[in-house]
Amino acid sequence: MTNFFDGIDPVKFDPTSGSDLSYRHYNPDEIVMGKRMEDQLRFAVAYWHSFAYEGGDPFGGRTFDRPWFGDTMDLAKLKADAAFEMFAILGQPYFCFHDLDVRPEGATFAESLSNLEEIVDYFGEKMEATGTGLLWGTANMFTNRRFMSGAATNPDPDIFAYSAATVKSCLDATHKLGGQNYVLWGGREGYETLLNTDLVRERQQAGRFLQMVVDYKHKIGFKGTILIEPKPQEPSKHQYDFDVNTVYSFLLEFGLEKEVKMNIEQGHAILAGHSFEHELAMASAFGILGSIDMNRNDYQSGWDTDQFPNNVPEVALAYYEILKTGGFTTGGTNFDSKLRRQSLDPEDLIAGHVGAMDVCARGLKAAAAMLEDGGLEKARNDRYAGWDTEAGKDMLANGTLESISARVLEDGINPEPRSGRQERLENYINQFV
Ligand code: XLS
Ligand code: NI
Ligand code: NI
Repeated sequence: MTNFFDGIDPVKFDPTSGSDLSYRHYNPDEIVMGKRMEDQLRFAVAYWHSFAYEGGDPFGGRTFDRPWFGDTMDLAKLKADAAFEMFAILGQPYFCFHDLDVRPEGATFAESLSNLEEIVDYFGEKMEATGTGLLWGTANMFTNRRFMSGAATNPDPDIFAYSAATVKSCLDATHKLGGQNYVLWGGREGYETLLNTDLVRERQQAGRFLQMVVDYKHKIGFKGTILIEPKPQEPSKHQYDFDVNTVYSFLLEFGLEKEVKMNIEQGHAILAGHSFEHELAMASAFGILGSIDMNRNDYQSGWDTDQFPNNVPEVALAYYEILKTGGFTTGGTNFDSKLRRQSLDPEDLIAGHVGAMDVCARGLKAAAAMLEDGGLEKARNDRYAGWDTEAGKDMLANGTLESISARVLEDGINPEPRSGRQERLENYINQFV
């Protein structure tokens, strides 16, 4: 037991409470589209933002004062104690972590590995005692200076080797803890300048690396999903996993499109010049929608600010895409969200998650209501109805430019444009959000 969250009670669903430390919309047992809300949303706490982030920004260092900051195994365990206390206060069913979030870095790879294994056992006991699950594990291959020029895409084969050993250790840890997914986010798999970069080699290295990860997953019998998290830039000037569409073509090239899915983050979609729902719809179209990192970007600064979500209409459109595919299977809603650096108190950490979970619950309920009403799908089907006629189908299946041209002349085809009805659809959405 730590005393970090002393005086903060478990957060309950109580719409009448005046407190910002109770849920007004997130009711885990409420049924939404045939499933408990908790099982639809599958919330997870991001260990790094809540317990490892010190409040720094590019112009200033630590603002938070946490009793577990430091580099010893004892402090790593104290951090784990506080983390599991917070999962229990929030009633969050899952968490996610990188190796670097949870264990001190050793002087050698072997020492780092044994630190990780010790913490994994510690987590294992706590997970068993509390029923908390692991949504996904991952390797941090972007903070340490060894990774400054990339991990799998590094010009130095020894870094590739170090990265392979690192991912093996994190996949082993995730497997041992019953993780539902394993994530690869390649923050430094990209370049700072093309002047020193061999794009062709780096793409080959990345492809081969991912094939090894997939092979190893099958070898150890890991049943979870391997997920890639796209992002266009930051910290690299250009990141290879730019967006969903880019990653899909990479998966096709390396024969991995049936093996790997996407972990899509709101802020990364915005950095790529897309909306969140665009990235989700794209992944769903390719059959590779896996999981989401829920947060929000600052729309002015152009940084990946990882704020807690607070925009219900936007979140509703995101869950609409997810529910339309039938909802999450191994995936879930990971709060890749952190406090602002002036939010110093333990209560801020709880309130950030409570508000975000309520926003997601509202978004989910609105999305379910829209799907059940069917208005959007009906409007979309009407818009494309011509393609379901015999003539429409035949043209796509058997048409040539000559045969089509002949038909245009014979039938005197002279199309009248029809309204796209965007404003009416926007008004429709506003009835639900
Ligand atoms: C950073 C990413 C990172 C991944 C996990 O921008 O969002 O937090 O989710 O490595
Ligand atoms: Ni991010
Ligand atoms: Ni993320």
